[in-house]
Amino acid sequence: MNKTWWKESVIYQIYPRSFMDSNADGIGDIKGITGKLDYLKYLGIDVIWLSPVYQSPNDDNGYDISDYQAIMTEFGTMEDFDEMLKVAHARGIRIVMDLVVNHTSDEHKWFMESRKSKENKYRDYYIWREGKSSSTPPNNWGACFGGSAWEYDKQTDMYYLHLFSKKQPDLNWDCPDVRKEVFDMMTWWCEKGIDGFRMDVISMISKTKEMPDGEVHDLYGDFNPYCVHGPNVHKYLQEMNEKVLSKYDIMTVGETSGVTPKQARLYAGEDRNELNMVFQFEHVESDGKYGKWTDRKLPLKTLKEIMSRWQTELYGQAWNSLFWDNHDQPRAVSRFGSDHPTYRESSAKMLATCLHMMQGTPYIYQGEELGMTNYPFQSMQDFKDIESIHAYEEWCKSGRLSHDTFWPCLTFKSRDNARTPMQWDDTEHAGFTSGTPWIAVNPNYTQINAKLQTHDPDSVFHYYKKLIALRKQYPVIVYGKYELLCPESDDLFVYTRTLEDTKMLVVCSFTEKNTTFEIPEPFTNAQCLISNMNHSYQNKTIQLQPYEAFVLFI
Ligand code: TEU
Ligand code: CA
Repeated sequence: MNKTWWKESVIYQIYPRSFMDSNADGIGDIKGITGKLDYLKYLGIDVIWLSPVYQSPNDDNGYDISDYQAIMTEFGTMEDFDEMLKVAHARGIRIVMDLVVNHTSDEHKWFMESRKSKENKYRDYYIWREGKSSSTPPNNWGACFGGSAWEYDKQTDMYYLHLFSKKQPDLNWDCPDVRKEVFDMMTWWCEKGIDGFRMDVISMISKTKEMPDGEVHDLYGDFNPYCVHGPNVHKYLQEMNEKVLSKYDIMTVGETSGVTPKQARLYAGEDRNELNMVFQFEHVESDGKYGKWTDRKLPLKTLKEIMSRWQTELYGQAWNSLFWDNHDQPRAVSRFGSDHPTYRESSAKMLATCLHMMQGTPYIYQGEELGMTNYPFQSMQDFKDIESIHAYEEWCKSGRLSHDTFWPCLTFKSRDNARTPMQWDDTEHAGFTSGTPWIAVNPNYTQINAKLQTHDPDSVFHYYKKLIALRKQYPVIVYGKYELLCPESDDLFVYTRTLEDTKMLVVCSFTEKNTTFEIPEPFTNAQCLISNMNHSYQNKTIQLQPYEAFVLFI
């Protein structure tokens, strides 16, 4: 397997709006990021995945882009961006941009032109269809943020497709001019010296020509078979690779919700000339009760089965992306561990051990390195995210579910859990802003913040720092073969990694109970690389504390 920098890196995701505000307007910005690069260098990460910073009306917080080659006014200027890139590179940190090209904002000039007339030269940049009638959309597909996936446009008496919000019209990738515009824009960013792209819903860019009604699951028909992993998706990605990606020493990761390992090998196979890796979502999309909405935890055995299948089915053929959370997911410690004060720190460290010792490139979402938790939402006024606000309307206001039934599911899974401001210190607003934050800071910031933890060698922060350092020292962590042990256990996630004559045993307790574990041969008397309890692991039988995790190496 060929060695590359992106296989050996740890990637840190920044959601700029909530990371650090430098000008007291309550909104994170690029200068704020630049001021925190030393913190990230100290943590030891190698690459930053920057959520979108391009010009946007912020209907979906930057995932609705109105100018791909301008910086969002609230985030600063292109000079600020150039300075951040220079300072990051000076610290050996690479910057990967978020490429959102399945759709633009409806305020992008291409769409403003396209909607003007059927003859406009930009008409074919988007997906326009006649309705079944002036009040009935072309088909029954539903949008991810609620409602129909079609919006009627009076100007030309037609509907346009938007798989997300109606202010996010889908681009028509079958139009060669669209592909050329996108590839030119990507080249422009690569010439500036950025180090790669995270590609937003890239598996959706090719739609089938025919757009029949989808199977109705709840309110609307499902667009999935017609808009995900479509007929030309690999052709377009191979064209992108040939015209842009192959010309630079960059990394690419595709966001491919619903992907299987077999499909992932097509997007990210070493010999496919498409992408370097993809995000799979099985472990974060298998717990739903009402669509994605749920208040239940994924059973550990299910989690182990999913993660192990991806470890074994990609091994030697494609590369895993490893994550517990991101800007669309609830906080990892609240979802997969325990945010109860007794267990929060140990379970956060356990989760970090479980993920970072697996095969693949690990992603840390801002604040995950502190063990930041879900937010205690009290009312709908606390929510800012279009997806959460629309979900409440669609599931509750519609009368389909009672507030008491839906509320625990909304508060557990809302994307806003991940979007509360980064907790830097115990001053007002957690040191995120000296203004009024655009979204409330989690009140637990006085106990959970970077200042406390960078000064505490036993903190979650320092535990992540140690894990990142181990990755640099032990090639088995990056390139070793994975094998699950104790598949039947409901409490323990145990696996080994093997590379030539070196072996590693990873033991993670996912329970609040005390448990016992028999150290298997050949790990008796092995060296302990890291543990969140600093116990001795020399005996054969180990009494594990709640959420105890350790790694043995021979
Ligand atoms: O997310 C794609 C996506 O599928 C989301 O609907 C996500 O899975 C869901 O919100 C989980 O609850 C990408 C971006 O990551 C997301 O922030 C954007 O809202 C979306 O695309 C549209 O650009
Ligand atoms: Ca600001």
